[in-house]
Amino acid sequence: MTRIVRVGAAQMGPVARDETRAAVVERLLELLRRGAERGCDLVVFPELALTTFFPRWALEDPAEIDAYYETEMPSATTRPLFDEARRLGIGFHLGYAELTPDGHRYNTAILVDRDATIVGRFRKVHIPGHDTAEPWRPFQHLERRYFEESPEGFGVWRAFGGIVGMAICNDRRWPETYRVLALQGAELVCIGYNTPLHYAPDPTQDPLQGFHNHLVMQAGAYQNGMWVVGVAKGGIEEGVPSLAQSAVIAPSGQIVAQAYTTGDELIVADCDLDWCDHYRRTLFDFEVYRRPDAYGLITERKGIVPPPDGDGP
Ligand code: CDV
Repeated sequence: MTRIVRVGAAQMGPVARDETRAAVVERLLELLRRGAERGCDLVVFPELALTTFFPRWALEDPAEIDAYYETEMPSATTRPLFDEARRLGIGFHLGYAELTPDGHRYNTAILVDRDATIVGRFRKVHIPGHDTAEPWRPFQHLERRYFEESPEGFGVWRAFGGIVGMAICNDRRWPETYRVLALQGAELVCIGYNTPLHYAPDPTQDPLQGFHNHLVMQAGAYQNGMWVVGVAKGGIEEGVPSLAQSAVIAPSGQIVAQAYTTGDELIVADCDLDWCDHYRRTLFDFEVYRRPDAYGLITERKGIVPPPDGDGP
């Protein structure tokens, strides 16, 4: 029996600061229904899908800040998404800002099964940007003010006939993300992102945003023999142009579907989970070829420690 998961990558265009949650949920419902029409098993929405990317502002009003977070999932506003998904028999992945009952703030994504039960929850591990306002930037990236680093690391869940992992935006740039997921058997990884095209600390990277986005996800997919679904909230959001180019990537590293707009767009791909074995049983047979004994520094050391200066070559 083949294990094909038909995945819809539901790219979103910008969400305006004054766009209501209800209006955003309507957009998500439209994408979900398009996914159902095309026979999808799973529709993947982006990072922080329910609001504008608020870390671009140094907000001071606590009430305004809190309004960007979800304190329950589903809530009265997001419940229609769960109800419609259950009615359509389609699963989804959704990113949002989470405020826990004990006051922790995470950049979170959930995996929801076809019966609308939440089967997995992931909190972003790598939190980029800065934690105090930096006025020299044309816009802020204050994720480190608004979110804590997840203490939970990377998990996987049995769902959709396979093993599914999640990561969020900046996590996709780190090879450790994919390897830790692959070592738990992940066959399909859902990744939502908000990536401004302008990277203020080093604008030489600006023209390479699209290249780097695909580079890291294609490498992660190939080197770990897994499917990767990368989904953007792209377009010009509150004056900030953001990368689109959502893509579904096969375990071969090939892009098998890619968004061609910068707005709300659904791309669909049949992900054969058994294709992972082409790589996991050959070139990347971890059990045979990996050398964890040679990789100790990966977990022992955080930053770079060059060798001491010496006279030798
Ligand atoms: N939302 C993100 O995590 N964005 C980051 C920053 C650095 C642009 C990213 O890695 O795409």
